[in-house]
Amino acid sequence: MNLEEKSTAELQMLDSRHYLHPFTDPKALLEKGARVITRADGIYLWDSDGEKILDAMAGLWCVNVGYGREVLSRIAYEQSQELPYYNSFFKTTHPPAIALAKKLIEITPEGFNQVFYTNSGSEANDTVMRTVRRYWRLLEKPEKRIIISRKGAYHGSTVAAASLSGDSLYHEMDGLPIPDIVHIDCPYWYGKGGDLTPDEFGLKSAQSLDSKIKELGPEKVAAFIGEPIQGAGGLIVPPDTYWPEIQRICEKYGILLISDEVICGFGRTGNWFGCETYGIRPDLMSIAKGLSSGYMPIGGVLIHDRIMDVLIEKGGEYAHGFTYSGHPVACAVALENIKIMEEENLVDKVANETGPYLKKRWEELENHPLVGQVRNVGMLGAIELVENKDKRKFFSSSKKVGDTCRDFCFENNFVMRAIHDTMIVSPALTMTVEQIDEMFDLVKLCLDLTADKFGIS
Ligand code: PXG
Repeated sequence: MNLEEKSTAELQMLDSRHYLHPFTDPKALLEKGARVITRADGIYLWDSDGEKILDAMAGLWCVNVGYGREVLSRIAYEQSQELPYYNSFFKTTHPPAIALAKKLIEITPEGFNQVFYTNSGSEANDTVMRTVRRYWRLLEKPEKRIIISRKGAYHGSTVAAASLSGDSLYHEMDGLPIPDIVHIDCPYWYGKGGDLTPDEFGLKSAQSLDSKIKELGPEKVAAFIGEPIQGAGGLIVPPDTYWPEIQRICEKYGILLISDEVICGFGRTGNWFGCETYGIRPDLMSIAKGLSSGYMPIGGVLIHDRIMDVLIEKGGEYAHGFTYSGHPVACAVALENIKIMEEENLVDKVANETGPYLKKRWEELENHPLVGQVRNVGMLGAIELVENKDKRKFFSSSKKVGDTCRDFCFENNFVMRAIHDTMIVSPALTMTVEQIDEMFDLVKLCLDLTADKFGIS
């Protein structure tokens, strides 16, 4: 069947009948149908009706080098010809996995000298959980099993990663979380800070980790996991006081610190890794998304020497792995993707040029009647929509203001993510200053349309 000859309506019908989409209501999809994306280049997508769409989300926070990179397709082709698949179980390996590991060790903070490969961020976080618990067992502290995570966190959709995630939406589907996972509040100052300054609230929020550890007993707590900036939880940018205090508390109680870098890694925050932006010294880091800019499914876990030394000295077999761990084509593409980032100085560009420019433009939105707060770090931007900005009054969730704004974006061929009433952009790191202006005009248009619809002026 040649799908190219099918009309959009036919494609939508086949799609909704046969394809169960992630995080989608299948009944609503049957009624309305999905937008069919057929092609992409740079920061733009095209749909099956030929419409050109500005993608301010880089796919799902992942296409860091932008779409249409010919060299990445070529590398994938060449590697498939040379060695399309081999595993690294049972004392075998291959050059792409080795070369990527070496490159990752070069760009990650000091002390990270080993990587474990997965196919996704979810698998990376499952790997983290197993590794952390194994570490404590090897140190003869098997009772240290609890992992503390945060409300609003998104760590993935496998059973363990969804349990680490902190939203009832993920848990109610099938009765999660699994045992020995506990959630504390996240440092959402604008929504929960009350009269405290951001710095005061950051400290208070971090200290809830201390209270939780005391309540559970430090002898039972294995690790704390957090995204440097919570992404899918609404782009929660922590106050400056937050991470240093979290670090201090983890060290005080001998608890491992895990940085989930699936969104914040690979230049997104203006450093190679989000932990560098916040001065965090993690024991393990989960990576995915920007590792290959989404051109191939690949993720991984970086393991600090502190942990690795124990796994090597006391461990024996590390009984964990996936058929496609270190897939040669995915590794080759990821390596080339990192080379593009290096050659085009994308991390510096985000830190010194486009990130500051995005921030400057975003701050102009603070005067908009619908905007309560804007948040930015690197090439991440959030706009929180409120009913009354002077009183910091939020809309009732039943009004679905964020969804309405997203619908306006959709109608105007613009992709911006709505998380409740927070609008989010996470564009390709290649986005130019001129393209930021182009994006900004669309943002402004969709905010104005939303404000009109809800009578906010
Ligand atoms: N950790 C973080 C911080 C993530 O954002 C994962 C882990 C899981 O990665 P995989 O590769 O298993 O999907 C993610 C994924 C959204 C959205 O709607 C965000 C993600 C995935 C899907 C949708 O914002 N993040």
